[in-house]
Amino acid sequence: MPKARLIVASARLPVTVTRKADGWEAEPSTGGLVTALAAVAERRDFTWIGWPGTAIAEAERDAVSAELDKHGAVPVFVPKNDADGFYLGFSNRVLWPLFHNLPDKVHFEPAGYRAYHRVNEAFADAILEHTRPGDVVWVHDYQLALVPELLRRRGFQGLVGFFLHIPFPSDETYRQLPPREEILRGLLGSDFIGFHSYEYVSHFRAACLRVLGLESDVESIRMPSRRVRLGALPIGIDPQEIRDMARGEDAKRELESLREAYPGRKIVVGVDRLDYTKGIPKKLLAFEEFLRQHPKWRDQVVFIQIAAPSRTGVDEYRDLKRSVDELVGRINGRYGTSSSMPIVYVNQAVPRSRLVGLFEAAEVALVTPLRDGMNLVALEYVAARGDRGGTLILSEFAGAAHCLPGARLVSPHSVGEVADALFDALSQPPEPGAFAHMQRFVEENTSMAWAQRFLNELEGAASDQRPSSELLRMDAPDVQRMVRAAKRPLVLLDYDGTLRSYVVNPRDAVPSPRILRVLGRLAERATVYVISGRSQKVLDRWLGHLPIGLVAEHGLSMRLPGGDFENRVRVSGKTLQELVDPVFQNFVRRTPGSSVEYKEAAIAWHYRAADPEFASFQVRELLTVLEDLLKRRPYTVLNGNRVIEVRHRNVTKGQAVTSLLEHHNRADFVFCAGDDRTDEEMMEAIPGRFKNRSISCWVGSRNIHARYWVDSNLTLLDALERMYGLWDETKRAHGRAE
Ligand code: ADQ
Repeated sequence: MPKARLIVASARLPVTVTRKADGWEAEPSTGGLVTALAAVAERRDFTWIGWPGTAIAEAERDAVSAELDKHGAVPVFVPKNDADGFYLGFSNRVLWPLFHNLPDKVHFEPAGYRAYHRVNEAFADAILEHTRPGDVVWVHDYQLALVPELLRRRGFQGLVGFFLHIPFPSDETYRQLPPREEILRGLLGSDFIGFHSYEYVSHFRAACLRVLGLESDVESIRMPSRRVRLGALPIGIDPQEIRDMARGEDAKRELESLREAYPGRKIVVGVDRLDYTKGIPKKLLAFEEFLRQHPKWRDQVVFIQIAAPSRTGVDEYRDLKRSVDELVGRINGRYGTSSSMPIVYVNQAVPRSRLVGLFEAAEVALVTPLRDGMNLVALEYVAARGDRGGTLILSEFAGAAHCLPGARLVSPHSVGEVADALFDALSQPPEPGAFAHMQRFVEENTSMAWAQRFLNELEGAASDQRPSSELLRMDAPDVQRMVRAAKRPLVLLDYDGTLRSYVVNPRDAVPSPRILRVLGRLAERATVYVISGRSQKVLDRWLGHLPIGLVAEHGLSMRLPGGDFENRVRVSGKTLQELVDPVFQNFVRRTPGSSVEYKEAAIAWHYRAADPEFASFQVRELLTVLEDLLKRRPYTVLNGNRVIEVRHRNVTKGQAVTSLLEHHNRADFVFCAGDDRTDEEMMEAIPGRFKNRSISCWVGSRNIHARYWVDSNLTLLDALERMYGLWDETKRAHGRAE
């Protein structure tokens, strides 16, 4: 079987286009990701989708697309107005600083986020246009965080992977993001999400728990109906490419000229993009401190800092450039002499081949970002030094610190600590074992191996886990056909989380006027039931005045439309409560914010208002206690949406639906919507004869038991309104025909 095609999406295409006198010319650029994927592209059909980086006029787009097509690249054209908001705005002035734990540098503007949303939508459209069934999509980085979910909403069924190249911040920082829910939901459209380190994986899990209430395991997030796999996959480089460059003319010339320029002096190197996350000012201060403390080194060492200009259109970057210029001037002014300066500062992008020569010349590399997803310079230094060895002084806040145990780890915030590390590195011979350790990592964890590992993880994310339900569209022909054909429809609806969104205190979930209106209007054309875990009393108070049927406590009692409540099953809640209440009370005392609800034949422990992390520990313990306590007794434990409920095992929504269908045996169409584990039982109970005459709809995501899904209770209400609209139309048409 041929391998599935791979569609890669990244904000920028690895090809630059320039306007020439006789048309457009595309020039492929190099970079870590290009190298990593080149090896994959040799083995499978491969398309790269991205923004060409500049605004292209409408009339030129066909020519640009044709030129890019020669390089296997597909452009997403971003209008000038959106480009600023998307790229310089929300991506680089909100997500970039916040994810690097620098909230003071965040400038959020709603218009920028709207542009980001539109551009992510344009990416999802372009991806969809170029995929065939079975293709695998790999989305890269924070600029495209909404794309996975947007693909799902457009009905994409294939595998979607996402790799985050920057850190994922702690949940305390993450929660400061205004669209925090949307960004998480966007990412969770993926089957597999890769990060550089386990630290970021655990931050992501904490954010999912605290922002969305989603529980997780070490390597997956539990969604209501599926799992999203997570993994720590630190990116690598291509060490062979570095070795080849070292043998080339450029590197040799660079090495020679450095030896000539600084005879007898030790070289310390720093290579970064000029970005405030890279900690360049602090690094310069540390070097100054080192010179202050150790006068004898002042004419025996030179620090060469290369800083490639970056994002020059953003204010913070212009300010950074100014402060680095000033610092270099001040330190050189203080410690330089007429014949030599301690700092050589190059504010340019230097060709990589020359950087290799520079790394070869440097006994010490100073890589001290304040925060960095991984940091490839650290790996490049190790590869370039090869068997010469050397000392890598590395920030503990770089992802690379998790993989390079042979580095001298420092806090970039502590000028004294970095100065001390520098002194040790220059005055003591490097420890050969430590360097060899790092070499092994760089040699084994190549960028090609990384890409392959990512794809293995993604393709191993069992696709059968992913339910094939489709987004419910009331205008889809088969949906319209089923709805219009229904003469005696039966509508079965769960309440909490389905008709009404969840609230912290269950008592506050009173129905909105819209819910009441929708139920009332539906009841004019269909037999409607609300089937809930709520008590008879609550349902009666909230919905009792409507001409609909009610099922309370998962089927314990039931009211036909226009009738009175009757108990379906004879069970005593008293015995159950006597047994379980002491345990629940104990957990209420131990878990602030949790509470117990007593129902006629069930007892429930609610923990929606409790600290989610603490509560999830408590849940695990409570489940073990209950398992022991309820052994060989006729009760079941339901682990619901932030509630643990114990009830009699003969009382289920599934059994309630079965008896409703027996009662309404002339029903010719069933619409059933839910969002919780108990609702799966309800959907499973719909018999096969309704296969082409029923709509089961999950609220919030896909579910294996439902044929359709909608994203929220509001969208469900829209669909229900449309449904009675269709019945009204059909009725009017019949009226006319008669
Ligand atoms: P970057 O922030 O760009 O990448 P980094 O990982 O250091 O950071 O990669 C920079 C690349 O640019 C390296 O290959 C380096 O050699 C090159 N470079 C840096 N300065 C240069 C200069 N002055 N001249 C020429 N080349 C220069 C993001 C994340 C990182 C993550 C990578 C890959 O921020 O944390 O490691 O993606 O996932």
